[in-house]
Amino acid sequence: MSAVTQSFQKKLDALREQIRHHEYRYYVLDDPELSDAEFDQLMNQLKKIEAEHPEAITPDSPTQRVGGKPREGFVKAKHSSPMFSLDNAYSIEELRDWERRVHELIERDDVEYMCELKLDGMSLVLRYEDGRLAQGITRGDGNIGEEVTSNVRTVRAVPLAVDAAKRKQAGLPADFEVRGEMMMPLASFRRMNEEREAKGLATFANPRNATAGTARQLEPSITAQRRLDYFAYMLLRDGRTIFDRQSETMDALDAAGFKANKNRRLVKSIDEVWEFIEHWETRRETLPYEIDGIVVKVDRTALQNELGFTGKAPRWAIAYKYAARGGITLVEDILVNVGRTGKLTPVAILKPVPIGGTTVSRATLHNLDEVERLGVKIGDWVQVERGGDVIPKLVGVVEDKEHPRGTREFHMPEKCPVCGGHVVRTEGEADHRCVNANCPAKLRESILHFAGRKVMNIDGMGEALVTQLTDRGLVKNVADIYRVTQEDLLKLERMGKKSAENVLREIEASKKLPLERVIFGLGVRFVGERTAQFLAEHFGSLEAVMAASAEELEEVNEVGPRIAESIVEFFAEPRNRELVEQLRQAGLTLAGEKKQRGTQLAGKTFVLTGTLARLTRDEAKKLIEDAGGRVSGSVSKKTDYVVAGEEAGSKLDKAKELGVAVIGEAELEKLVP
Ligand code: 1X8
Repeated sequence: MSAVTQSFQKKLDALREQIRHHEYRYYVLDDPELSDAEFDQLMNQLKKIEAEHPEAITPDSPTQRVGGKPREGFVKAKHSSPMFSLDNAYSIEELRDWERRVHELIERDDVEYMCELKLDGMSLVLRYEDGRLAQGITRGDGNIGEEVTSNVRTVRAVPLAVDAAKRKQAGLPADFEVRGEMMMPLASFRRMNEEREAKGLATFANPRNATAGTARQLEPSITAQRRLDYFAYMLLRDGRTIFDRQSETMDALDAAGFKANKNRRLVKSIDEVWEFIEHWETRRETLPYEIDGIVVKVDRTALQNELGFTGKAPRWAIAYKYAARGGITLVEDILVNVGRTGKLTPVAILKPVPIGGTTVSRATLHNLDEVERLGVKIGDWVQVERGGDVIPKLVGVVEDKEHPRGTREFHMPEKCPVCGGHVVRTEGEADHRCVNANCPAKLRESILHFAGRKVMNIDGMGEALVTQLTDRGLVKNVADIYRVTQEDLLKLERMGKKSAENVLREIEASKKLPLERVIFGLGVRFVGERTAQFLAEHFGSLEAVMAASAEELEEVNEVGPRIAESIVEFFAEPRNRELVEQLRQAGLTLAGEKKQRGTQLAGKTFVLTGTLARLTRDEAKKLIEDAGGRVSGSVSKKTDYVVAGEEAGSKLDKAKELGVAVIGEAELEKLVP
């Protein structure tokens, strides 16, 4: 290596190490030293260097977390030693029974226990080879799991590499295995469900399901958006525990840069275990993630080995499970709520019952399929639980002597309960919808959406005000909001001069909000916050979005045929076009900055096929579009270039057949200097 490249490599290594350090401070220690902007600056610096010197990219570079390619499925992988499950205990007596068995088997009673939080996610194995993350494997059946490495790499709390110095400090060999729990923090979970809800997609019932769904995502860039976290609690070499004590394992994990949960305690008796359990019973509400119990482990590895296993579970550990935050109550009625999209949602009206600090009096039943799955009838007693979602869930019907079954069956109404309009259920869909475009419930919900914090952010325009405005016919569509006068407002209940002025000022201020908010506010089905942003950037004006064909819409980042069709359908409706016109007259921001594009590829059409080595499909698309080119989904005579990666399929054959130029990733990058 020449002196120049040596010094270049040194600089690059130092930059990467610096970024790894700050990722560790942020994602593992939760104690950042840099602002987000400062961190981004470092990352951009590295990305720039790597773009100029692609040969210098290594798989453990911090830029390589989302380098993964979409997958067809997952490959199976055998575990180095079985992944065990834990026996459960539900009371202090059961814990004492367990302790007695431990004492008897090892013939001593001076046992130390490690108490750790039982995280509600999914078990995940990380295999490191020569200090680098080589594989991430799900639990599977305990013997054979699935390899989800490219998804695991997107989890920032998982180090892509543990360098020799850190390994030495922690006492780790070059090849080792970490076991732990991957989970979704509550904030990510709530945000994801909100976004899904806004897009009309099914929401996840709890963070655990969301984690499992995300880990098995075939598209790593989606996993990356969903912010998972990982806590480590085991360290193995050749399937065997490395350290003499569990407490040492946890310290070694900390030293090696993994996230070992710091809410742990080494204790000398079951009484102290119980103290720990009680301590976390109340405090678990304050954690940013869900736990469902406490894991108690015999601390010394030698004693663990002596105790061994019963079938699947170790004798040296036990999981104390907290009671679910739930209760039993009566279903007094099942009503139907009509949402912004006209969706009819059955809602169970419950005899009020206190659960986890609040009183629960209703629970969503989602749709008719769910009502049928649960088999719930009016008059039934049901088990209600509050998960991480805050919204209570009806988990099942209770039936015993004290709780006889109800008799009144629920039927989905054939007419909308609000407007009497037709209710339809589209073939293959779970939802029933009111098809009356003028349904007041749709109107009310669509106004609430439009005025909401994430949309036009009109403070003061909540349920009470919107209900009055729509009931009195003062607001018949979102544009009417901008025609409301002080006189109108003063006629309403609980509305003084001061509040009226405030609301009007808020309405006025909302006109200045950017184009993407207006697009999101229109309530086009499947167009969430993020899609609205992409549409605004791509088209630069609402007019251009309205004029776009489905094909042109599909050129936008993350817009597929289903979303494109929904947008076209929305703007084909004359009433919706008229609405946009009214918003324009009201003075809303209907144009924005079209993202500045280059002209190098102006007029050129590209088709992407196969898996590119460095760029994801979205990145390649962005590269082409930012340079003024367009990306199409199918090859025709009009195609200028087909960019082919590995395992390119029929599109490549088609290109050859039509004589279209086929280029690789490197050539694409040369076209856009
Ligand atoms: C499962 C879990 C364990 C721990 C935390 N959360 C879990 N979900 C821990 O040991 N700290 S251990 C475990 C298992 O062995 N099945």
